[in-house]
Amino acid sequence: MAKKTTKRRPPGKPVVGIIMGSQSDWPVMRHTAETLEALGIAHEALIISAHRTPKRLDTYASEAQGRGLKIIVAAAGGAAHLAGVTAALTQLPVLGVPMHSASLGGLDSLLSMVQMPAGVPVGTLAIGRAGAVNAALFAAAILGLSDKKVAAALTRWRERQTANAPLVPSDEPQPAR
Ligand code: RP5
Repeated sequence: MAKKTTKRRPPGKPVVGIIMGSQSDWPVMRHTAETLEALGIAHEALIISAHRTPKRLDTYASEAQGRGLKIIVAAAGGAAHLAGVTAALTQLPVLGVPMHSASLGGLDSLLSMVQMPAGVPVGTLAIGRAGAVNAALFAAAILGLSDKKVAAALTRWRERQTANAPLVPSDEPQPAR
């Protein structure tokens, strides 16, 4: 099932699966992949849609745990049912990242992920890039409970973030965060 989608993936069997409804989600979701890479967490990234490729989703979610995945990050926009359907098909933790949408700015994506009825949880993060980065960090926090290397990588990541936070504001233009 796993296809090569990023060039610098950490070696090993993927433990985090990143799925997204469309190629158009990748410019945002690559931030999940890049953050996992920075933490040395093996992962895979695939395009799987609940409505365009329902059979692909059924197979992926049903086989995920058996293949060794520990967490699934699901990103979708609009009526973002991908994360909820995935969570219904597996007992693995599913983290949802709502995508920005043209009509409603991603509020539709956010509400359709976060408002899961009691019984099938989706851990929903922020809309867009912040959610994509935080999905990777959240996955690391979960994995770090039973993996000392991941916990140490997350500690180093946070220490770097703290070290890079300036005390005095600069007048120079800053890169987008
Ligand atoms: C969702 O519809 C995808 O996750 C994407 O965010 C949105 C728009 O998809 P495209 O029309 O750009 O393929 O399924």
